[in-house]
Amino acid sequence: MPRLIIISNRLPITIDKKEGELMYHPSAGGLATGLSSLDESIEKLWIGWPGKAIEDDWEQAAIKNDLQKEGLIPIFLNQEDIECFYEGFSNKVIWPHFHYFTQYTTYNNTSYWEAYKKVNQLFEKAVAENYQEGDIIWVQDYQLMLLPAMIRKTFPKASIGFFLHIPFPSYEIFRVLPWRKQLLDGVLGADQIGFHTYNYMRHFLSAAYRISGIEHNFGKMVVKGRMVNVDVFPMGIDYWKYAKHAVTLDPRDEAFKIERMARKKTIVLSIDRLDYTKGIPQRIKAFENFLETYPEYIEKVTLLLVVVPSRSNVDQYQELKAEVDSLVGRINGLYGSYDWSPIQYFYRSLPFKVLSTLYKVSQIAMITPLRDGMNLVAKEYIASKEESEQGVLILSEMAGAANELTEALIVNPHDSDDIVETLKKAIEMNSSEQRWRLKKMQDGLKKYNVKNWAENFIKNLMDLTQEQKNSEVHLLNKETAEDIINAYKNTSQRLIILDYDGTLMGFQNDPQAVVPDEELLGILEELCADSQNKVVINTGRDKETIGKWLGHLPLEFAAEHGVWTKKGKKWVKNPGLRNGWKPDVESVLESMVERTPGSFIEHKDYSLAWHYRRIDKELGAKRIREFRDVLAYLTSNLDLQVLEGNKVIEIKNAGVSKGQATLGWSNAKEWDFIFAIGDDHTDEDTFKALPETAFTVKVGDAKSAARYNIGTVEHVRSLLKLFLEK
Ligand code: GDG
Repeated sequence: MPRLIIISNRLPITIDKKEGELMYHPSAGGLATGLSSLDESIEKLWIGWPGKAIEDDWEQAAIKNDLQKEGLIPIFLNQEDIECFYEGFSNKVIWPHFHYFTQYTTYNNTSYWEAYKKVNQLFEKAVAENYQEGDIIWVQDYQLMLLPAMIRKTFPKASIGFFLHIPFPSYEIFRVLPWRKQLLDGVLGADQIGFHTYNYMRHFLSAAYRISGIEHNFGKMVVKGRMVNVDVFPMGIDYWKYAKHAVTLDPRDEAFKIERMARKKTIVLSIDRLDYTKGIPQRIKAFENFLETYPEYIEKVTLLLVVVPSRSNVDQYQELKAEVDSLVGRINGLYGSYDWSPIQYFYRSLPFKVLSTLYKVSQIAMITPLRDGMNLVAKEYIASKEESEQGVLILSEMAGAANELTEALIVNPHDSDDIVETLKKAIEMNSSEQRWRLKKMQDGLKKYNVKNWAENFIKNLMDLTQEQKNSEVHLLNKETAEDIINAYKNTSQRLIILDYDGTLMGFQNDPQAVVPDEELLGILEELCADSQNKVVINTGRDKETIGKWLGHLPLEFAAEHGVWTKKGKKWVKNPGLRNGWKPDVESVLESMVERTPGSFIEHKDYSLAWHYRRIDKELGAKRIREFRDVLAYLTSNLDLQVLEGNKVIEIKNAGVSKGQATLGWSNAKEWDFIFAIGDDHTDEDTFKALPETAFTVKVGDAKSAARYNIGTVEHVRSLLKLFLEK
């Protein structure tokens, strides 16, 4: 059974020291609950910071020893790490930036960045000390974005997952960060990358494409020859922990008093960590606006404002605290009476019993973050209404949870009037409407609870690891490459068919920049020098260009996807080609160019190609969709075919292809060795035209009719060089 190594900034415990004695308290956050409910047979290790700066060696050793028994591995951070890594890069750079608070992002502190790298490396070291082959590694959240790639470097075959608990911002925001590439590459070290919502996933994929040029197919991408899956895993809660029946309250309990108050007033609950992302001042002001607009609710509705202290060493949090204090003071002074305060304000963390009672007794919960990865409080509130079947949730559309809790009353947290009207609607909502809305949301939360969330993520990661293994079978490895080389060495009638762009030369933005380099010319020259080889370049390029570049070598050619062939001195045209269709198609393509700056038409003798390699991929795809219908109409009348290549579509006579050209060589005589290699859709025709015994190789990891896949142009050249080794 594989072990699961969880890595998060914080361990699920806090350490206390009383009279010199170390005390450990479990802190049961959502993650800890989800993981503890996982299959018991999976052994778990958890690596993280215990939450206190402990610099004494003896004390560190004692803690390490105590925690080891629980499967916890502490990472010790010193005061400087805490200031620069945790409060600095994590909470003054990534946190504000990813929540769209760019005005709070610190861009110019290199010691923050250095500390972030250093601490991620500390975590990597702990992984390296504990990792065993077959373990599953699951890295959590924004404090450890460099870690997946660091682990990958040490353990290239490890199965690594990464989950981001906060939003991933749109590319336009993400690109502003000076460390965008490093953070992106760090995360791309993982095999599976998870987000709470499809929007965050979409933003990440767009950043990966625009910053690192990595394309995806329904979230699957290939990173340095490794299959990576990007997907959505919305985090759930421990439903029944909140849904179970009410606890008995002692009259001395704070919760008891709140419960009594709720019998007389409508309670509107607000709970968050003190954080500028949570929209606390905006919410308080909207409540004031409500009292002003609907004074009939004065003394009838109370805002119960729970603010949990958080990150109090960061400036903005101190300023926010002062702002909240002053707003509450002002509104209570303005509207309060001797026996009623419009806002009951608690600035502290509440014990679970009190929290759970608040959820149960509040008629309304108003959760209006300006940005929030998910927001579990909203889900916990809904679960707590299992028994009473009464309660209304007002939820910000900017919280990830709004994607699932669609029966909540959804508001724009910046729109005070929207909140006021929604609050009125919530107060006046009848019981049956409350019941059906709650029921719908509860059904969803029961099904997709935190246990399913963790199980799903891990199961998907394990399936992916298996898929990677299966696809490796086709990847040309040492043994299969040796088979091909041995076959080459033991034969004397050899046909070698080579595609050009993307196979022998890397793919370039400028098509004219793909002139063959010295190394390639050397390889081709040597291959041709062996009289037992027939070497064919089978390309989509026009005959003039390919002739100019390689015509001086004793190669044979098929150009323009089989329109022209050259076996001796002269180019020969494929019989039966016509050109009468060109003006019609050309006018369609011209209008595409007009509307899509950066794209261009390539005029070939018997075909037309529309290239969009310089424009945005999505825009190119949209244009192709728009024009496919028109082209389909034209091509069906004129017996043409449309070939989709890599960022190019080509229109030409039907029945002319690289495959057809290939047959011209493969049928010409009895070869005892046939080898063909290519990288795009049009090369599939070549692979399909050849007998099963041929060695066919596809460049890249896409599915193919070829027998093998090979990584990159560099790998292709290395393989060809091995042919030539004596
Ligand atoms: C981050 C993302 C994402 C709150 N007050 C008390 C208390 N809590 C508990 C709640 C809840 C948790 O803290 C808060 O979770 P949230 O999801 O609401 O918010 P963040 O702390 O910002 O969490 C967020 C989350 O990660 C998970 O991926 O949803 O978007 O920002 O469970 O119950 N618990 C107790 N006393 C309190 O006073 N005992």
